Amino acid sequence: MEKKWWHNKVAYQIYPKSFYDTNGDGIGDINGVIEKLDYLKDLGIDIIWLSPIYCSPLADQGYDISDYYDIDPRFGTLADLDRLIAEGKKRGIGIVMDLVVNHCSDEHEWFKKACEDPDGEYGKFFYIEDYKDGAPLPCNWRSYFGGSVWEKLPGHDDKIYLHVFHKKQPDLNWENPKLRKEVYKLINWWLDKGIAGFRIDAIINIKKKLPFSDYLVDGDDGLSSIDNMLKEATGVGEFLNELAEETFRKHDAFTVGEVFNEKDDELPLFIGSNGYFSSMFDFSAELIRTEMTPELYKNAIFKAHERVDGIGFLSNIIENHDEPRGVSRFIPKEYLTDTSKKMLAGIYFLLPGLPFIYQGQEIGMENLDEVKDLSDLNDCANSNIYETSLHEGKSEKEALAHLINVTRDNARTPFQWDDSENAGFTAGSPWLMVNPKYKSINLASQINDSDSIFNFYKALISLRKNPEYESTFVYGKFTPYKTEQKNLLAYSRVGEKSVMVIANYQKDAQTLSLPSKIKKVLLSNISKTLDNSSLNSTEIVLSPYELLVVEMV
Ligand code: TEU
Ligand code: CA
Repeated sequence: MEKKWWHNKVAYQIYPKSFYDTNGDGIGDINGVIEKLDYLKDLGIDIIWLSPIYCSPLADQGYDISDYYDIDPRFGTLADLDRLIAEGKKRGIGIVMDLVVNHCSDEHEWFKKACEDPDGEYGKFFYIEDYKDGAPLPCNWRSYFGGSVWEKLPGHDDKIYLHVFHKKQPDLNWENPKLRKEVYKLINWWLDKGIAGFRIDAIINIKKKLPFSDYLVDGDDGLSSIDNMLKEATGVGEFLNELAEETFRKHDAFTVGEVFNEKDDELPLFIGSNGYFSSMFDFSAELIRTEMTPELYKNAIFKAHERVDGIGFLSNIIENHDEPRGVSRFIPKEYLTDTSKKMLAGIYFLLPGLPFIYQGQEIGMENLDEVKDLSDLNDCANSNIYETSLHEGKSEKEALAHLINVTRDNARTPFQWDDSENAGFTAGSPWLMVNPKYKSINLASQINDSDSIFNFYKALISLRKNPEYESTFVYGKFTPYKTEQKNLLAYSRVGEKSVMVIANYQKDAQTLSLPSKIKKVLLSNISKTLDNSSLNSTEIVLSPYELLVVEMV
């Protein structure tokens, strides 16, 4: 495999609005990221992905961009961002921006011009259709946030526009070469500024199956999931190849795609050498919507990595800004402890590919347990989730309880820096409630505690980067071990060294027989040291939720 500069990197996702507020307005800002650069450097981070900070009405928290060339004043200025890029460079940290080009904001000048003259140049930047009241819509697709994808074009009773996400996020028409050129222009403008690359939002959505048509109704609302259409849409690769050619490849940028619904035979095109992207996220575990079990988790992540074996690098996560907290999702509540949190960290962190840490994950931040009222939350996706529950017959209390488990706000509550008011996130009043658990879960209490989750993440990163083991963790062959043994997650990474990652994903101890003897323990979440007799045996007893990283003889 051809070596790339980003292969051995560890990335960290910042959700700027909730990271650190320096001016007391309750909203995290770019200066807050700059202030915390040394913290991230100390943790061992090489790449920071910033969720969107461009000008935006924040209908979908910045994923609705009204000016691609400027920073929203709530986050700071372009000068602040230049400073962040420069300060990052000094510390060997690259800045990756979020690229949201499936749609823009309805407050972007392109859309405003399209509303002024739907038949003009900018009307063709969007999907605008004629419409007569009472007539059927062009298609029955359901937007990701609920309801039809069609909305009346402001100022035009006889026209509608397409939005697969929020109605304030009109879809850009990638079939139009002029639009594509504008997109490439803005990407190159940012790459020329010296950013390391992009995380690419909702990129599969840029290709629609045209002409518009109905798909199988799969809900009481008489609509059809976008996924049904995406399965039939072909040709996204032509757009993506042109995109890569006109922008990323020229800059040797690091790019990670938010890719869903890709087909097996497309994988080499997506992330193979000279693929459209450097990497793409592995969402296989996040996509499981039934109750999580260790077996489901194991199958999902192991299959995902076997699927790309020899092709390319996945980017591994346990959570992001669109998901509840990983520890709350993947570990049963009654067994959620520092030990089980560290186990989960070790499992995903040493897989092939790039580990991504989402802000707060490194201190074990958890979901909210309860809120008094829907209005304590903020995400634009909430009301649809809540209403759907009511519609299914749940009581208001049950609907709220369900929402608390799944809402994206779980990941968006402010970072818990310390146990002072508002968790040290802001001197003002935070834009979204602080998770009351900040009194016990916060960075200040962990930073000097060698047993803390924070220091475990630090140890994982230094193990990955230890020159003796780095090539093994980056390029070593991945092989699942004893997948049939229940609640055991084990795999080997074999390169210059032979390493095994072993996790006992259950509340009871279990015994495991190893393929050879252990040479030494590299990392353990229960401070395990092996005496001589254990080192001479190929059988080990694992404690509840134990994680063991060992070098094999
Ligand atoms: O998410 C795209 C996406 O595929 C959605 O289905 C996502 O799973 C969402 O959480 C559904 O509720 C990206 C961003 O990560 C997300 O924050 C944005 O809301 C979305 O695009 C629109 O830009
Ligand atoms: Ca602020």
